[in-house]
Amino acid sequence: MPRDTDRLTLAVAKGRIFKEALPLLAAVGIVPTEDPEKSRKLILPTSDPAIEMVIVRATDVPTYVDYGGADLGIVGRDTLLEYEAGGFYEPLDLRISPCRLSVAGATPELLERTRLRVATKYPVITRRHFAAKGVQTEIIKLYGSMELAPLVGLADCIVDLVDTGNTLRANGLLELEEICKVSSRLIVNKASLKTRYALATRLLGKLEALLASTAGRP
Ligand code: PRT
Ligand code: MG
Repeated sequence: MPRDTDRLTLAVAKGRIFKEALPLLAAVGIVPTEDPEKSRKLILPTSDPAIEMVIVRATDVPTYVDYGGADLGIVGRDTLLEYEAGGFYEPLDLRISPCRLSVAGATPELLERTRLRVATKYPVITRRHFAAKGVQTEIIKLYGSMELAPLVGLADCIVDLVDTGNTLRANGLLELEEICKVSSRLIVNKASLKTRYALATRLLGKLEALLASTAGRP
């Protein structure tokens, strides 16, 4: 069933990104009309009749927007870097859910090795990072609790998101190297920008103005 061109569908990563995106969206007049935590509806209408929201797993956001199942998306830069295809533009850094993607392990000497076994949820980013430094990697793909892997000898080190560093410290691991900074981005399907030009540029304009007015603030 093709979606109406007089409406925009916005896919938002569930969890912390959704929570941090809500105030931003509210400031540009987009408030879900039902409580997303309670509603069983997968498509949520909003206070703006031209905009509906879908709340999906972070890793599914680029897929929805790439294939046009959603016109726009809000997702972390980590997820975007890991997703290789991209039928979308990335016009705005929303500056929410900030953190960094880093290599972590028990000792700094690990970085002197030429071969490493690395546990991560980010195999694409990890392979690219170590290949650029000439380090051979065996990558162990995990879906959560990366910090456990070096503790039980499953891997030499991990590549994971770090914010306060508390999780690493609690598990006796050191942040050894920062790969990149991460924050959540707005992405827009390339075709939607043409077929829904007025709606999409209006929303982009509002978000851009809001971000400019809060520039420099945390
Ligand atoms: O989906 P999953 O359950 O695997 O992840 P999650 O529940 O940890 O986070 P989720 O799904 O709510 O949101 C994930 C997205 O939020 C990521 O794609 C990032 O873009 C963004 N984000 C920002 C973070 C963090 N900060 C973060 N600190 N996602 C995860 N973390 C985790 C990290 O993986 C580690 O386990 O928090 C821990 C580290 O935090 P500190 O403060 O102890 O350093
Ligand atoms: Mg989660």
